[in-house]
Amino acid sequence: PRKTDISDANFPVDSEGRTYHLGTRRGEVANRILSVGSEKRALMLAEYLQPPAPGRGLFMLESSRGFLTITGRYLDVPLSIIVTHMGLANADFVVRESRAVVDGEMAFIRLGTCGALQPPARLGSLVVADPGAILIRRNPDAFGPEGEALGLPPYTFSQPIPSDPVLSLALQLEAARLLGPEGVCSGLNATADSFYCSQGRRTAWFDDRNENLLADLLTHQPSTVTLEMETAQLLDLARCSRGSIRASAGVIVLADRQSNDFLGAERIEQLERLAGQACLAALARTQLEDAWGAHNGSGT
Ligand code: R1P
Repeated sequence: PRKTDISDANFPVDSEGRTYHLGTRRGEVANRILSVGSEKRALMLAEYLQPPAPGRGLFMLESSRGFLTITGRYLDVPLSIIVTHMGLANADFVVRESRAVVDGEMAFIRLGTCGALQPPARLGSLVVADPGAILIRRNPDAFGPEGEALGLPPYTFSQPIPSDPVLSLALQLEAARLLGPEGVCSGLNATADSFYCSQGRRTAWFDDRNENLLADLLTHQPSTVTLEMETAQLLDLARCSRGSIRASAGVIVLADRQSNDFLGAERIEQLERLAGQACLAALARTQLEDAWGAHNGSGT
């Protein structure tokens, strides 16, 4: 384990210039990044990468916090796969800490899994977050002493946050090539701040007041097709990146929230491989402005 001192409480880096949670430094991360939820998915997709330089292996670094970064090339273009784990905060770490150690314009694609709310999303399809994603948040004030009296809503829904149209289209075209046109569709995603309460899952252990959440969501945004936990954070950061980040996401439907069907493990892996190659190809083939210049928003 590394034991180097951390400096800069505003944006912590160690004496080697490594970020605090991902542990990577300049030169180790490419400006094209595939963000995935699990180490298993990352290692599986790393099988499709070539080494960053002839005669070398893939660059691999797992931080003390479990963020694995793998850097190599795809279609001869430098590219990193990063294990993002789950949820808004982890997506935030991956985007902000990678941005801090990379020069030039960046592109992020998230490949994840999701629940489907309605067609065209269906079990086994890849749904590209185009036009984008909304954010569903639990509102703790609604559960406090005055919450009910004030009539505060237990969950809030943001307006749609756009994905990058160029990257989204590239992903749809590559996915149609690999999965067949019927295997891919696009639609508005909803990102929730919990797997359970803010996705309308019910349990007797907690007072979640989410019986009407999915119906309310569809009233708020009738075109919402998928539910997961990271995309809106990625799109929000890209939108606020002062033009330095393009982002999109594709999510494999593994649960149907209407019928309660769940996809089999073998089929999930097949789809992860095909959709993963589509993401890698979309990233590699998307033109980026590599001479964008040093990012000036962080402490590095
Ligand atoms: C929950 O089981 C996790 O699965 C989905 C959700 O967004 C959440 O991260 O995506 P991943 O398969 O990418 O992790």
